[in-house]
Amino acid sequence: MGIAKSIRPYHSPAGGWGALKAMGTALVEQHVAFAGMELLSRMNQPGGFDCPGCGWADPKHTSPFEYCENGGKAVAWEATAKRCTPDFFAAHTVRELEQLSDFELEMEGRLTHPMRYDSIGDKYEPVSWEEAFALVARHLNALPDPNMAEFYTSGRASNEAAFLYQLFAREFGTNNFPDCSNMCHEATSVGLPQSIGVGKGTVLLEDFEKADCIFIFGQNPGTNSPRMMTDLRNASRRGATIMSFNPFRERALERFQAPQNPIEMATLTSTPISSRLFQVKVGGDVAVIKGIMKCLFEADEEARRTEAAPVLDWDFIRGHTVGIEALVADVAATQWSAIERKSGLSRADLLEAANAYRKAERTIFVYGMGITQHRHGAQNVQQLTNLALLKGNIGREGTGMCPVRGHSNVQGDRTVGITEVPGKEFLDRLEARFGFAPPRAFGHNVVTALEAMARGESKVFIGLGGNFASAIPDWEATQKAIRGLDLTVHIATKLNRSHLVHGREALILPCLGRTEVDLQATGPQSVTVEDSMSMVHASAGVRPPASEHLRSEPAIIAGMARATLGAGSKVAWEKLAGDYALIREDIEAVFPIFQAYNARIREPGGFHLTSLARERIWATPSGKANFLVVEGLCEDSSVQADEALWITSVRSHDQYNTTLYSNSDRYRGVYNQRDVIFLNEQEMAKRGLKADDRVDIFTLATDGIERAVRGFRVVPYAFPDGGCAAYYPEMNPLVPLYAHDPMSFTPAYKGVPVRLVKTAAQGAL
Ligand SMILES: Nc1nc2c(c(=O)[nH]1)N[C@H]1C(S)=C(S)[C@@H](COP(=O)(O)OP(=O)(O)OC[C@H]3O[C@@H](n4cnc5c(=O)[nH]c(N)nc54)[C@H](O)[C@@H]3O)O[C@H]1N2
Ligand SMILES: Nc1nc2c(c(=O)[nH]1)N[C@H]1C(S)=C(S)[C@@H](COP(=O)(O)OP(=O)(O)OC[C@H]3O[C@@H](n4cnc5c(=O)[nH]c(N)nc54)[C@H](O)[C@@H]3O)O[C@H]1N2
Ligand SMILES: [Mo]
Repeated sequence: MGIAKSIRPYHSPAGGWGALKAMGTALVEQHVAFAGMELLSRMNQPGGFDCPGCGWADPKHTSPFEYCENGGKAVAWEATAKRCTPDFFAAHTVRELEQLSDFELEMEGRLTHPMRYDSIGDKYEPVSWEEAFALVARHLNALPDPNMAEFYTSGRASNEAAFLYQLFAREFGTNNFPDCSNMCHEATSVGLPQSIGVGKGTVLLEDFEKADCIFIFGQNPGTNSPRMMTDLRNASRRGATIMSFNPFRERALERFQAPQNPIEMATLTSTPISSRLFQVKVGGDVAVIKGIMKCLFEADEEARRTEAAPVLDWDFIRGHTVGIEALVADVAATQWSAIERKSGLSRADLLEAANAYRKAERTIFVYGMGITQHRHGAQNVQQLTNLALLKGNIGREGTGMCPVRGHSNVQGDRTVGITEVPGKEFLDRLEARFGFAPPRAFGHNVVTALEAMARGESKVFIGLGGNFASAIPDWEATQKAIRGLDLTVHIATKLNRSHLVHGREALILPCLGRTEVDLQATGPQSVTVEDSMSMVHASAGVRPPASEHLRSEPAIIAGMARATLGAGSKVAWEKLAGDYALIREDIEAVFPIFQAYNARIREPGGFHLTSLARERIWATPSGKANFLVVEGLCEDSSVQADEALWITSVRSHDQYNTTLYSNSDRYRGVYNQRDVIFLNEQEMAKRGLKADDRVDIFTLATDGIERAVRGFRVVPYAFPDGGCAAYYPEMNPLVPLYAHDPMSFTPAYKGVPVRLVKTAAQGAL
């Protein structure tokens, strides 16, 4: 693979030979080519392990190839032959390590020993597990108030690890659970229950086989959930209509060549995916949805006048919902000119989308970060739900809401108690099961945790996985706040930025990955995870651990808990860490939805956690599904519209969140660089910019603080007016902490107003 930086449009379909080649390259680069292929054959199979990549569901009847290019990369990254040992840490001060890129840090390979930061030498040094646990205990027990500690979770943690973690923090005395989902699908968790009574998707994989229409808003399946491409491809071949709304013409939304299909591979043919791909403006989704609803209401009115069949499902609306009158009034008051301006789409486009929806009998609404990561993320979700409810597209075969979750177990972590706003029933059951009084006051989410750190009120941060310091917004202020903490602890598999942006004292605690055998007192253990479709199934690693010093996540949590809570703890930590079936018994006792947990995880494909909305039981205060109104089109009046460009941040095809597999992004035609900004030629011309110019990007902030990233290469791209895009996490310094959804606290990673200034010294490309 060359290292020359280039921009070259990619003309092939998504998937295909390009995908197989890329996966092979990842395995070879990590020196695990042979073992890697063997490993992949055990992934997502009965008795094997769950892919550590995305949260897309596994089919019940698996083929030997239940993996995708990016799942293959995720496995290669974890199963790498490279090791980041105490010798490596001895050779570099932390200030030196800070000079390495995120890519270089993770390329050092798997962490092998628990390490403790030594401030005198500015180096991480090996520490014994017991000393590490004692240090955690000392800091936690020194806090005058347990709410001065933050317990962060990244969504790869298993149900068993997550349950033990919340148990530890709650017995210690806090509900401070900032969680990666606070930056991800929190808008779903908060927005959806107000609409339909549940905060999760309502579809199962088999619904994709029955839908005749699929709407995809702000999600990039070819990169972030490639196994979904099989379902989209099958739907397309069956003749289902797929309507996509995305500022980018993402290749996989256009056409896909299935690597598992010998004919497409041999003949180099592909399947078109979207019937239409509408390039919506950044932040224009509410305008799109209101436009479609306006067409539907007009058509329904016309049908009434002419006594034709109604367009909307009035039986469902009357029997199952409340609030339609207010919605009709709101949409009627919204002008077409405003809808067209804000969405960037014409009335004819929206009519076409509305007609496709109108004709369809069964529609699924798929969405991702393009919907949730906005200042009105939860309201975006609710408007999309309105659209589904208008035609009774929830709780019926082949229909439903399909938020595509991120991390492979982010949904499960929530289900088993990782939440800063726990319900009374859950806490009562926890108390009854364990006999300690859990704290009742709500705790911190990511945004409020960062605010508390900045005020000096939080002192200890513990991270169960993830790369908190990189994933969060507003780096200058927020990373400074983290550096002010007394102790930072990271349970991790690979070295990352968060280990370098540390508190006065710091620990790196290396853990087993999902591909590895987890041997405890009672023998090898399996863990369980829940996918995007609420299917729970077991996962058991098959490889020997990367180092003999690694411990499992449950064992590390139990170690910290035992040391911190001492003999007075009501929980038998060692026993639980020795036999995960006992943890599952506790989960079942606290969450009755997990009835017969240990027996049911043996079912092939796992078992489904019932979703009430799927049964058309609406767990809302009204007992009905609610049509909800958002005023206007979510305009931000705080900025001058003519100067502002709205920047959105996206994942490249070669990254898993903050983990980079390479610096290229094949489908968008970007090679060996990430400091690029995509915008269209009109927006370039307006600013006197030409291709390959370098620009500094400044946030149009309302708090007077300068936020900038510098020297980004201008890449002309077919992108809607008024917006631009760059990569996550490089954009994070630009996202002010205040720029979050007030309902869900999701940071507005997909919509920050910026201005561009040509970089003074134009460096070489
Ligand atoms: N390989 C791989 N898989 C992953 C991940 C990964 O990084 N790599 N991350 C995992 C995680 S944690 C998550 S949350 C998911 C993320 O998966 P996605 O939700 O697909 O994430 P993104 O790439 O951030 O953005 C999604 C899409 O939103 C579009 N978009 C941006 N702004 C807007 C807007 O205003 N409106 C609309 N309609 N669209 C917009 C972007 O062009 C992009 O195509 O994937 C998970 N799976
Ligand atoms: N600008 C911008 N910012 C964003 C987003 C965006 O779209 N744009 N997306 C947001 C989203 S959706 C999310 S989910 C967050 C992601 O935030 P996080 O979940 O915090 O970040 P990751 O990059 O997924 O974490 C990667 C690290 O996890 C560790 N790890 C990997 N596997 C394991 C394991 O099995 N166990 C343990 N203990 N550790 C492991 C490794 O050390 C690795 O370095 O970022 C958010 N930030
Ligand atoms: Mo995510």
